[in-house]
Amino acid sequence: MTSVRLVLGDQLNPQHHWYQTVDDHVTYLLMEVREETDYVVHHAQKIIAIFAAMRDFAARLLAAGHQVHYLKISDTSNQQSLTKNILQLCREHNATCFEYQAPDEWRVDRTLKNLCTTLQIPTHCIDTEHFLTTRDDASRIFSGRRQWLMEYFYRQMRIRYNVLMESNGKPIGVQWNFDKENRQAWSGTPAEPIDWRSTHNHAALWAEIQHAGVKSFGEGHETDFRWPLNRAEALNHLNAFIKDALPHFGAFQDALNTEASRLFHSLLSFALNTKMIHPQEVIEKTVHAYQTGQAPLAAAEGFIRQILGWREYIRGVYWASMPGYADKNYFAHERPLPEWFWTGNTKMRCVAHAISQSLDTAYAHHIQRLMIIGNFSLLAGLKPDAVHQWYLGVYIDAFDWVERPNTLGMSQFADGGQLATKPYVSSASYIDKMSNYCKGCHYDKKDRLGSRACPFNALYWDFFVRHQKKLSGNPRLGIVFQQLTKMSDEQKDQIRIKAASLMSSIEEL
Ligand code: FAD
Ligand code: DLZ
Ligand code: SF4
Repeated sequence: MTSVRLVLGDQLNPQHHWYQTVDDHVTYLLMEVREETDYVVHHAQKIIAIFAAMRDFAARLLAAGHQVHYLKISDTSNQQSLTKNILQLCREHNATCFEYQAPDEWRVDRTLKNLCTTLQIPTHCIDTEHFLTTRDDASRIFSGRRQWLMEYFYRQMRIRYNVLMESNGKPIGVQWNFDKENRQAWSGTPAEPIDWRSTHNHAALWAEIQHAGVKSFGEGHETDFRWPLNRAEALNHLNAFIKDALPHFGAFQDALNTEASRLFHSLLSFALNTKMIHPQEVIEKTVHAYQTGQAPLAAAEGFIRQILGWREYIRGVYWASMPGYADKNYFAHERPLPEWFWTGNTKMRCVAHAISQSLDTAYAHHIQRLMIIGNFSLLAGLKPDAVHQWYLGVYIDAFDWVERPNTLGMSQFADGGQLATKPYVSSASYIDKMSNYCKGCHYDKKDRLGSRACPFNALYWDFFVRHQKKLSGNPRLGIVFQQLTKMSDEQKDQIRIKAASLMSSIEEL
């Protein structure tokens, strides 16, 4: 009896029950393949991080006595395809059984299901033991509802997992949600914590990746590489976050500033999404920090909402919506991405900062993704699928199951409002309130029509004029449409003309 067990690059969970017993009849198979590096053009750091972490994981399995077959991107026997390699290695190892952990991505799930129908041996798909909900929990919770409110799901999860709950079934602190207290701008105090991540030199690995011809973009920073390689590093990272940043997480969650890239965000998404750490342990440590007075309730609750609420909810939306989600384009937006998405070279200071930082670090925090880059993309009518491909490539934590609903649903409203209650768009005034971007920008945040007028202003109103039919019935947009009704036809025409002129010179913005 020989079992071949596949481990994907985002399944690096050493605590999975598979690894608790050493068995000579089991061979673990990990592979670096062009099929996975090339489904979209990835940021250099993302490819390095996945391969380095996979290699570290395989080395630890070997050291623990497990049998491992590891295919490097440069191996001549590597057929660069999941299916072809699995078929070949099942033959080579005389496999009597093929097992895999359920992939998080619809595409890979389908590929492996198809493969199993052609293999002549028993096959088993088992749980990754990572998430707190099943693939179809959300669709059960929202059964029959058109709109899927995250808050409703989140409260169910708080109750189900007894997180920050009183014994009488009420939330600790009476409120479920401290969002209103969590909207402060940041002007330098408290100081942004130092980057607590350890560094590695991955120059040799990067040379190997380049030699194999894998296309990429963004800065590799391969000699001074900061993303965690394994569970031990991820746990150190989690502890440092709880100590140094969690206490301020809530208050400055939405803040933006040119002097900061992370502020008080955790940077834990790569470690979580590759399953190095479990959401339950992140939640437990956060609750403990609150209970021992290390973090205020608003910060602990705000952070837990991201993990127990948003992360699980987004996954539920994904599995309920795929494969149909792929083609969503509610507003029929078709404009291609301007070239400066790959350089950050735009005069809009907010966009330049968010894109340049993303290209440099493979990271941007939520509000940079949503209210700067995503906001511009939606106002400019960029094609949702092109926006999706950029986000999927650029961010270290981007995997289809979490990136796609966030980009298409939350950010681009491409699902027509299943996920977001209104489109997340703003003019310059919101960006100015939450950041220091507008000071020192080429454009004038207060102007709408002049040659130096902030592009967000005309584009914002033009967006609502263009999509009035689809949006005017939305109760959350009442004030916007009231303001629009007060505008004269001449004013609306001027906005339309200005927006058209901005879009005709989008490359020069
Ligand atoms: P923190 O702010 O410290 O939050 C803690 C954790 O909460 C994160 O690590 C993450 O696991 C979870 N979380 C928070 N918000 C979300 C959310 N909306 N959806 C799912 N999990 C969430 N997140 C990804 O993990 N991968 C993606 O590819 C991704 N793409 C995004 C695209 C767009 C357009 C937007 C608006 C958001 C996207 N997000 C994505 C969600 C969020 O921006 C990132 O999880 C977060 O910025 C990661 O940084 P952090 O670990 O410092 O997060
Ligand atoms: C992101 C990524 C990349 C760049 N390369 C690989 C790879 O070569 N081998 C692999 O197993 N996984 C890789 N990944 C992560 C996969 O995209 C991820 O495992 C799938 O999306 C499955 O959910
Ligand atoms: Fe961005 Fe406009 Fe402010 Fe410039 S003025 S930083 S373009 S919002």
